[in-house]
Amino acid sequence: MKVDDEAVAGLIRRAGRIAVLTGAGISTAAGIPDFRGPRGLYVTRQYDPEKTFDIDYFDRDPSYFFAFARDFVQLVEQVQPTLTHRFLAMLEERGKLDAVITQNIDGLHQKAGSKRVIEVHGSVRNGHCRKCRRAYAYEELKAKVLSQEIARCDSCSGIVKPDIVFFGEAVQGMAEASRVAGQTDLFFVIGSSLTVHPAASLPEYAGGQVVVVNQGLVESASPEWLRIDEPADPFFARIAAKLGM
Ligand code: CNA
Repeated sequence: MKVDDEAVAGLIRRAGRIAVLTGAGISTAAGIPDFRGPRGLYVTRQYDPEKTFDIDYFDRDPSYFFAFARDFVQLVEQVQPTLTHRFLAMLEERGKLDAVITQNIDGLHQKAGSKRVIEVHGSVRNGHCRKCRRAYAYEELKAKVLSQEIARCDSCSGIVKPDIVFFGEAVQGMAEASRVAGQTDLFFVIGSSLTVHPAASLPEYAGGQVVVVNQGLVESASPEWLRIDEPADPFFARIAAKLGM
């Protein structure tokens, strides 16, 4: 179903509880490549996502993942949140947005000021030793990722893996995320192809209207959902203006 800006602004004005599910497409304008967009990792194959985030492959040859992680951590250090990240932080500050549920691992929602962020695929901001489970906070983890070919634990020399959810690992916070989705009367999907399950099924839990803002194809979208097929930033810039933000 197609929709105009005023209709979306009206939905936001009238909504009591809003939540969003974001994907890699919200961060492309910041300079972080997505997976399935035109310049995504599945297209450029700069890093093969199937190898980079496969837990069995990681256990056989962690150096492939750490080459990606070095580049990713350096990139995340440099980039700034997009207009859409900041729009969502402002909606939360105004008491309109319950939570951001994100599939992203880049920490840009927190950098933009969002407080309640449910990271269903984890993040690069924490890590654990695979052997002794010692926890590493971001600064320590970053230093290891940037200076060691394979990040090693100070206690037992085990491999320290950032807490990113790999293919073959359990997603995090799904119970909380589905509860949040169920309590909303307006649910946005922003910058996600909705391909990676179970996160991709979260809009199905939404208590009210679902609005998908994604440039490009979305898997298994319901005909009931409103669909905006354009880049997120110019769209939310217009919506913010309509809302006087
Ligand atoms: P995806 O499958 O790559 O889909 C992204 C979607 O966003 C595509 O349909 C794009 O066409 C679309 N898109 C790209 N730019 C924009 C834009 N400016 N405005 C609107 N839409 C845009 O990524 P998903 O998030 O759906 O897939 C889930 C994976 C990707 C998760 O496991 C993530 O961890 C993983 N990922 C995360 C990051 C990150 O943290 N920034 C980067 C790359 C991949």
